Amino acid sequence: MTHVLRYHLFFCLILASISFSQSSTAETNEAITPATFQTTSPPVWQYQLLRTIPREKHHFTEGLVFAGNYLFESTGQYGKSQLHRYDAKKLTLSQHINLHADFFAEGLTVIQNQLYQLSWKEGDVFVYNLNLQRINTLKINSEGWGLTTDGESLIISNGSSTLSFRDRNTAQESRRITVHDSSRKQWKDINELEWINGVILANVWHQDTVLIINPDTGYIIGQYNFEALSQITSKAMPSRNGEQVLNGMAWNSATQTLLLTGKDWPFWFEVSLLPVPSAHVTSSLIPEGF
Ligand SMILES: [Ca+2]
Repeated sequence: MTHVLRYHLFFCLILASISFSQSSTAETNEAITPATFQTTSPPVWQYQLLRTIPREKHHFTEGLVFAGNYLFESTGQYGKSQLHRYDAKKLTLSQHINLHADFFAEGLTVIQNQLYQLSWKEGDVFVYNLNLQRINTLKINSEGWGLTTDGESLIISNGSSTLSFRDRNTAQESRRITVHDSSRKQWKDINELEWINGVILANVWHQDTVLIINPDTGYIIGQYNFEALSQITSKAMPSRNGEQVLNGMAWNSATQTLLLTGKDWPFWFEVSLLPVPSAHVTSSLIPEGF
């Protein structure tokens, strides 16, 4: 299957899923409460591992995003936090800057050639040009974990089940959604984020799970299970500890593939995301020809 066809298939099926979730979860949007009955786990979507690429240097990855010919990475920990720029094709490091030791860097995104880098508990959002020169600092009154964008707003996770949409110039919140499944269970520990073709991918902290979220309602359409990537990593890291988890997702629109890594992981993983209709996506919701 060509990349183009695969992309169209993926996109159309996601739209079908969103259409279904919007019509079927109207009642859950009004009053989302913690689950009081058995949880229905979101359907698992499939992926294909295309490449495993050794990393030039291992980092405590917190945020990852492609922009133009570059891949950018935000790395965390106090006294070690940095912002890195790589060649997007070769994945070779070309530039980096160090943050002040008082800041623990977190999620990263780009809007109109400006990079936005979160800090964890400090409440500062640093804004840079693509040459890593800082041009502004915004303030949020919240912890910052994961960060992505729909092309307009900053979309921020803070370790809870809430995603906050904020103005990219002022960081003022415009709306929020609560990440929830079909049993009304709220999913917390939402961390690294990535916007792909109208949906939000969200890594659950300390898990190999990446949720597919409707950005209008917070409804979990499905999930990817990247346990196999974690197992490959563990074999190469015999002393891997419990904090060296999957973290860092960047969508490469040129190749229509997702690049993944983790905290101190020695590999990049390039995968294609395959649309697998789940039981709740009926055939009538799948467009003609697909
Ligand atoms: Ca990302």
